[in-house]
Amino acid sequence: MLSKKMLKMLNDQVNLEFYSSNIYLQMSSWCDSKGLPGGAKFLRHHAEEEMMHMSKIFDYINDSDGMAIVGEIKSPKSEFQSVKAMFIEIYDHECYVTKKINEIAGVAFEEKDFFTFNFLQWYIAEQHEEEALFKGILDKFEIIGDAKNGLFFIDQELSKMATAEASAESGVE
Ligand code: OFO
Repeated sequence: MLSKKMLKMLNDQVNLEFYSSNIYLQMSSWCDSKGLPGGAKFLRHHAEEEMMHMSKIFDYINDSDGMAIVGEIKSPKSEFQSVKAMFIEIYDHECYVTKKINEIAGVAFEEKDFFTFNFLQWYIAEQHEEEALFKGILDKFEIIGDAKNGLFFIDQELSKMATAEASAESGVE
């Protein structure tokens, strides 16, 4: 049974994961409009991952005798100064998501709600991966630069990364 406080925090996280998905979906559209198919594919895939993150919490709430609530979700931003600036925003957003997950895990621990604490371990590991993933992309911008040629190369890399992630998820090498 979830405490009132925990139910609220988990429902807020459902909302945040939905919002994250919309952020990446919108960014994928922006990439498409700028002639960056690799970035569009990578971010579209990431938007789907965020929906999976949302669904797992949604189901966990309902399986824990709570009721998942779909709240109001604000529109994501649709214009960016540059691809690099967009990826800096993504990295900052993921650090914010990590902070929220850590806060929920902290409350679960304080409340001795070890079902939820255990459930959140997957998100803690996932956030570690996501921060590393986006930090790695920012490192590429530092090395390659985001002038035209560099951008072309980074776009190709993003396309390969999206294909590799999709293959890993489907168990295909
Ligand atoms: Fe990108 O993060 Fe969800 O949890």
